[in-house]
Order: sequence, then C-alpha cells, then structure tokens
Amino acid sequence: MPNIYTCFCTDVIHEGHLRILSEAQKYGELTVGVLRDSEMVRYNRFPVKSTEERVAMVEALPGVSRVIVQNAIMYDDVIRDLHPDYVIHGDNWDQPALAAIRENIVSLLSTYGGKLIEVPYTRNEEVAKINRKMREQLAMPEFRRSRLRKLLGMVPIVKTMEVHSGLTGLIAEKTVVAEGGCIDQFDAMWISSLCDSTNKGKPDIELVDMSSRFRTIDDVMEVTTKPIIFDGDTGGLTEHFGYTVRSLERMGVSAVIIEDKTGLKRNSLFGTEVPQTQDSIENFCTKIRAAKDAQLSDTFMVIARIESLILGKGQEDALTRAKAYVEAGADGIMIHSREKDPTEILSFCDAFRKTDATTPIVAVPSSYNIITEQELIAHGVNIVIYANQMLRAAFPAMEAVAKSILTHHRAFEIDQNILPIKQVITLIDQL
Ligand code: SPV
Ligand code: MG
Repeated sequence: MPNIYTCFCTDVIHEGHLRILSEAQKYGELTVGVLRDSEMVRYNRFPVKSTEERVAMVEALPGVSRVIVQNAIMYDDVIRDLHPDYVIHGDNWDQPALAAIRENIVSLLSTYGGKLIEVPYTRNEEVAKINRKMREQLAMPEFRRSRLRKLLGMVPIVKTMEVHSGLTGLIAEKTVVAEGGCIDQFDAMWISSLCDSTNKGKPDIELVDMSSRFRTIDDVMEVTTKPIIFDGDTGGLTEHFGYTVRSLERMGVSAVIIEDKTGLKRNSLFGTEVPQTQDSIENFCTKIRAAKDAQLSDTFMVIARIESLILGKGQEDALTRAKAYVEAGADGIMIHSREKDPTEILSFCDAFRKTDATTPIVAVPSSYNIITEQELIAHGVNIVIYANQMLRAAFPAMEAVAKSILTHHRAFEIDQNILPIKQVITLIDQL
C-alpha cells in the first residue's frame, strides 16, 4: 500500500484538516507529522497546546495510521526517513515562507518520483473564525505574559525587535523571511525608552511618564500577540516600582528591565561623556526585592540591567553586581556595552556562565552590531534585543521626504521611493 504523509501545525482541527485526511485516504496509508513546538514558533503559530497534546489530538482523528513528531519546518529528515509516495498539503502557498516549504517538498520528492498532492485550502467563515480565535487567545494578557518564559525553554535565543507604535508592532509581528532553507521571524518585542521617547520628540531621561509609556504598550498590544519586554529605565523610586510591576503584569507584559542607575538618567550610549551615577548594590537589590514582592503572577520577569561596563567600572564590578542581583530575586540579567568590539561583553558572559548556568542573559548589540546570534548563543546569551534600528530606519526616510518636497516644490520626485497609497490603505487588516 502506498504511503502518504502530511504535517499539521495547529492547535485546533477544523474542516480543512478533515478534508486533507479524507483526501489522503484515497491514496494510501496516512502518517501525520505534528510540528514540534520550537518550529511552530518559527512558523508564526505559537502553540497553545504542548507537542504531546497535539500528538494525542491527531491520533484520535479518523483515517490516521501513525503520528510522528516533525522536528523541522523543512521536510528533509522526514522525507528521507519515511520516503512517502505522496505528500499532501493545502494549496495555501501564498506567503513566501510557505512557498519555500513547497519548493523544499517538491525538490525532495523529485529525487525518487514521489508526488505532492495539493488540496484546495478551505476558506469559509467557520475556518476564518477558528483562525481568528486562535490568534485572539494568544493576545490575552495571561497567555501573552507567560510566553517569554516558555520561549526561553524552547528556542536557543529569543530574538527581540524594538517597537514604538501599532505599526512597528505589526512589522515585528508579521515579518517572516525564508532564506537558505530556513524560515525566521522575531520572537518578542522591546519597548525601548530611547525610541518611545524619541518618537514623542522627547529626550531619553525618564521624562515620558508611565501613563504615556503604557499607552504605547497598549497600542502595540492591540494589534499583536508576541511577548513584550518593557524598558523600565531605572524603575524610579523603589516605593513606586511595585505599582509599575503590577500594572505591567495586568496588561500582559512579560518582563521589565531596570538599570542600576540613579538620579537623572541619561542614555547608556553616552557612556561617561555625560554625568551618570550607578546605584549602590544595596539600593538596587532593595528595588529588585520590592518588585518581586509586589509581583502577583508566576510568569512575569524582573530583569536587572548592569551598567558597570558602560560606566567604565570593569568586569569584576559587573560580575559582583550580577551575583547580588540574582540573589535578590532578579529573573535575568542584562549586560550592556557601548564598545564596537564585542570582546568585553563576551568575556563577561563567559565568566558569568562559569558560576551561573541558568539565569537568562540579555544582550543589546547596538554598538557591537558585528556579532551574530550564533556567537551570542555560543557565549550563553538567551535574549538578544535589536533596540533601536526600527526607529533609526524611519527617521532618515521621513527626513528625505521632507527635503525632497521642499527642494522640488512638489511630491512627484519622492513618490517612487515611498509606499503606494493603494498599499497604505490595504496594509492593515480589518477585524
Ligand atoms: C533603550 O533602547 O532605550 C535602551 C538601550 O535602554 S540603550 O539605548 O542602548 O541604552
Ligand atoms: Mg532605555
């Protein structure tokens, strides 16, 4: 009997999946692959159910002879091992990522004469409703908040993109690339104090008040599902910070990062060019403890940011602080540097990992942007934040428009460089 294979990457079975199953039966004995959690993430389908629950769900379906776990989005291993006569899949190849998967399947099958069967994708009100509900569930505060901790256990590094508005949130949420046989996208979003302030035309000195910062979070949350890491600056007064933590938790933010500075906060990338004061270990530990005491959920994370390298205090000071902050209850540490060369950051990470194998490390490679994610992973980094590139891209683009219109006394010349109006009005999906 010929064997036929399909892969399901879903938490919910709908009419479309059942149609694939009944079609598959016409060809032979069906094996269904259940895509593993970490790959569901790359595929823009964050799983609500565990791999085991999804396997059990598929095993209970009619016409399924065998269920296996598919370990990678691309089909190389599964086709090599199963050698299916047929692979069956919906014909929804419209996005680039899906088109790359199709190419992968077709090229593997062609090596031995296997065939791809494409079933018309089921597009009806019921299926659309199920897909919408799955997305909405991901956006609920309780679920979204827990997603960062889950990701830390699932992926080698949590790729985090700066966002400062609904629109930039949508870019971080939806951008997917299919490059060299891999599919990739961002895992989380960073609400940077620098970019949130700059976007409001204000300096990054804790001037933008919390209500306004929360408004930015809300704008992003309304249109996205990915977890949010909030830049909490110094956290303000210890007596106030517990209230901030509770508000962030209630909103569904996953983590706050606070930096060990005190007094008028200036952006770290100024380094020692402007006066900046590092907080005492004792005070900062008290602030961390207050936050952890105020926290109500199990999933929210308070991450302590160490400014020793920024302020020229050296690695030993940074390590002493890291140890103290973790002992005070910090759920992670962020180490920052404004050097172009990543050596000091990597040296810190190696030294920290010798004494602490588990506390998540966060890195923000704005200055040492030469470093790759693979190198960060090799030195024990768990979260990488691309902290300001989205805003820096927008500013020169908008300034060029302003200059072109002033220069030419009309908007004709710049038109070819900007998004067509047709695309603007269709850019945002309606509910
Ligand atoms: C931010 O993005 O606001 C940060 C990172 O805090 S940095 O600007 O490098 O200090
Ligand atoms: Mg900041």
